Amino acid sequence: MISIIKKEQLDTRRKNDQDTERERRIVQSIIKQIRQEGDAALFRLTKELDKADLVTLKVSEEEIDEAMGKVEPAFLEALHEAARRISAYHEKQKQNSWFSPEPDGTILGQLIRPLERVGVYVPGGKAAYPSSVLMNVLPAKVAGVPERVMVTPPLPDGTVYAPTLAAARIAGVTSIYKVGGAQAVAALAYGTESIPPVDKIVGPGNVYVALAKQAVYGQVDIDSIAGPSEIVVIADDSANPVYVAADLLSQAEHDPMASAVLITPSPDLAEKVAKEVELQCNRLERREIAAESIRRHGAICVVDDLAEAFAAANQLAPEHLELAIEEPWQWLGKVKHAGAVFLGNFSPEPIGDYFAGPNNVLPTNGTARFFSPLGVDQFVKKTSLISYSREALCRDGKKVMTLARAEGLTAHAASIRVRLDHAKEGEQKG
Ligand code: HSO
Ligand code: ZN
Repeated sequence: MISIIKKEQLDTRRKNDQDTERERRIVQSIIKQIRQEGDAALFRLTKELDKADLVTLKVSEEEIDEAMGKVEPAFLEALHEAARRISAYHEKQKQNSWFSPEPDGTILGQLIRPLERVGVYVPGGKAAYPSSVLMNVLPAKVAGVPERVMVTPPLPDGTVYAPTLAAARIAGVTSIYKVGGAQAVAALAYGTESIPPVDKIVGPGNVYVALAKQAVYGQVDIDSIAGPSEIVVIADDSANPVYVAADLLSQAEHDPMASAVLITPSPDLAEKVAKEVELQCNRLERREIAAESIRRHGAICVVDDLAEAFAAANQLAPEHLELAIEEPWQWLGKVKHAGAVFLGNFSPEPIGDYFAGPNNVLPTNGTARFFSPLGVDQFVKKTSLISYSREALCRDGKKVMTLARAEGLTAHAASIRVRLDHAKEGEQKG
């Protein structure tokens, strides 16, 4: 069922967006309702769209306590351990402010400051992955963002899916609101009586959430819009076909639109992996989704050599790139574009999805050419510092005035001039 193709047949085009004109209009109308009516519109839309008749939007501490009691202790323990590893990895991403003193007394520098309040969108019910809650919230926490707000649609009985609340508690969410869809994004962007406006909105969602995030961009910052999961495996004869097939299927099971591609110089491995994919797919709980993904977007591409394999992978710029080859570290220098690289036979992609520490929110659809994984950097911003000395200003002032006059900005020139004049007077007096 997975097709074996030649390099020329590999489709490296970026998938174009579908037509979302209708959804766009709905999102615009929802945003308008939230801006005009605030909470009243949130309650109305939650009743209409999520079938939940709420009296308060905010989730209480007791509700979270109750959720913690409902989930399996082993699940809580695994979440705790994952959170610890993810935090430790992100701690290493932190950058310091810097100050650079010059001999003339000038000090230049850069301050790093966290955002003050971020909003994390979490889809409703089972569509929410607790691992995604950790991956979106923990970098903000490590960055020093003091307020980490979560929004998620309630179930029809007005409660929130327990594993989501448990993950939120472990990730250190500071407040949770029962609201979803475009209305949640609008509330986070503009604020309502109950929900404070945030500076940045992150987290995955359906098409309405994605369009709403795009619509409020500029009012707030947003993360990049995640597409279906992707995996490219580069493998040689040293690879285990059972492992390779399992890893391809691990991403195929996410979505019928997910893509799983093996690139190999070994026709023998290609045949073996094709057979394994078929065999293992039939045993999966989500076999229908995985089979459709493999049929529509899966491929095994046979190339002449590893150099050609890396060239093809760079053209795809995949979200995940596995190197199931004999000397993965020796080839790492050939990787130009990928969200995350997994080296060797014991680094399957799911270890990165859940546990290793790096973020699982990664650029998709070829955007690894210019986007990076979600991390601490996306939750801080920088402020430039300039402290000039009298000596340095006297030295540079004339040149600045020349540049200012060339732009016709004489008030700029004057702000320098007055200081140069004063300095000269001081000299004469002294
Ligand atoms: N592989 C997904 C992330 C994820 N997998 C969450 C399992 N849970 C991102 O491409
Ligand atoms: Zn995954």
